[in-house]
Amino acid sequence: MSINWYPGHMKKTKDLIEANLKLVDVVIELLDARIPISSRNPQFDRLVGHKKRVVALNKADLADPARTRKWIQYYADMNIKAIPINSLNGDGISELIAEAKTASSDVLEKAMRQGRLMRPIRAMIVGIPNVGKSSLINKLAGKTAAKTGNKPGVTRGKQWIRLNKELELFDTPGILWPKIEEDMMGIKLACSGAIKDEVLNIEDIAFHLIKLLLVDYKHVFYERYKIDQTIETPVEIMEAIGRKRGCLVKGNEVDLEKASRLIVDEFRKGLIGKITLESPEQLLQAGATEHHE
Ligand SMILES: Nc1nc2c(ncn2[C@@H]2O[C@H](COP(=O)(O)OP(=O)(O)O)[C@@H](O)[C@H]2O)c(=O)[nH]1
Ligand SMILES: [Mg+2]
Repeated sequence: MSINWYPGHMKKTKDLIEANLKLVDVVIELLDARIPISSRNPQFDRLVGHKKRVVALNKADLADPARTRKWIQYYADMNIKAIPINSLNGDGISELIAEAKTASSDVLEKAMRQGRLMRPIRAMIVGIPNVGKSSLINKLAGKTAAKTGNKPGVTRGKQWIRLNKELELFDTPGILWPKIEEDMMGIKLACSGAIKDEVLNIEDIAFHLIKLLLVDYKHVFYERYKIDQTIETPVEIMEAIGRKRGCLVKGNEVDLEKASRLIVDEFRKGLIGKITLESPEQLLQAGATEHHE
C-alpha cells in the first residue's frame, strides 16, 4: 500500500503555513473528532512553536460522545483546551471563540503592559484536507459578517474576519498534510473523507472499517443492518450487508464494490452511528511523546 499521498507539495505547504503563522497570535488546530490521531500532523508542534493554541474537535456530531470526553481530558492533561464543535450547525463555536481569546490573554496582557497592542488578537485555523476548515470559517464569518479588509503584511485578497472586539480570524486556513505512519491511518483518513477514494481501494477501506468497528461497535451491524448475530467475520458481514441492501450482481452474487461504497458512505454521513475510531489510550500505550513531536 502506497502511503505517499502528498508528493512534492509538503515543503511548499509547510513554508506557507510558517509564513502565515507569523501573522497570528493563536492557532486553532482543527481535528476530526472521529480520528483525532490520524487527522493530526505531529510536525505541527514544531511549526507552531510557542504560539498559543486551541484544539477544535470538529464533526463532533458524528463522533462518539464518550470518546470525545476522553479526548478533551487527554488534551486538558497537556494544558491544551480541546473543544468539540460542529461547523455546520455552529455547536461549540462560541466556546471556541472564547477559548481562543483566553489562550491568547497573556499575549494581550503583555502587549498592553508594554503599551503596544493597537490591534485585536489574531487567530488562524489549521488542519488537514476535508476536516472542515472552510465550513468553520464560513460559519464564523457568517456570524459576524464583518470583514476588516486588507492589512499590511497580508497577501492581497486575504482578510481578517472580526469575531469580536478582541479577536480576528485570518480568512485563509493553513492546510496541513496528514502524516501517515501506518496503513491503518490511511484507511481511517479515507473513512473520514480526508483522502480521495481513488488513492485506496474502496473494498480495502470498507473491509478495514468493518474490522475496526468490530472492536468496539459490533452492535451497529446487528442494529442498523439487522444482520444475523452469528455472522462475525468482516467478509461475511460485508456480504450480509450487501445482500440486505440489494447490492447484487447477476447470479445473485453480492456486488462487493457497491456494498463497500454503501458502508463507507454511511459511515461518513454518521448513519451507522456516532463513532470514534481512535482513543487516547492508543497513544498512551504507544508512548505519549509520539503524538506531539
Ligand atoms: N457532519 C459534519 N460535517 C462537517 C462538519 N464540518 C464540515 N463538514 C463537512 O465536511 C466536508 C469538508 O468540509 P470543508 O469545510 O470543505 O473542509 P476543508 O477541506 O478543511 O475546508 C464537507 O462536506 C462539510 O460539509 C461538521 O462539523 N459536521
Ligand atoms: Mg477548504
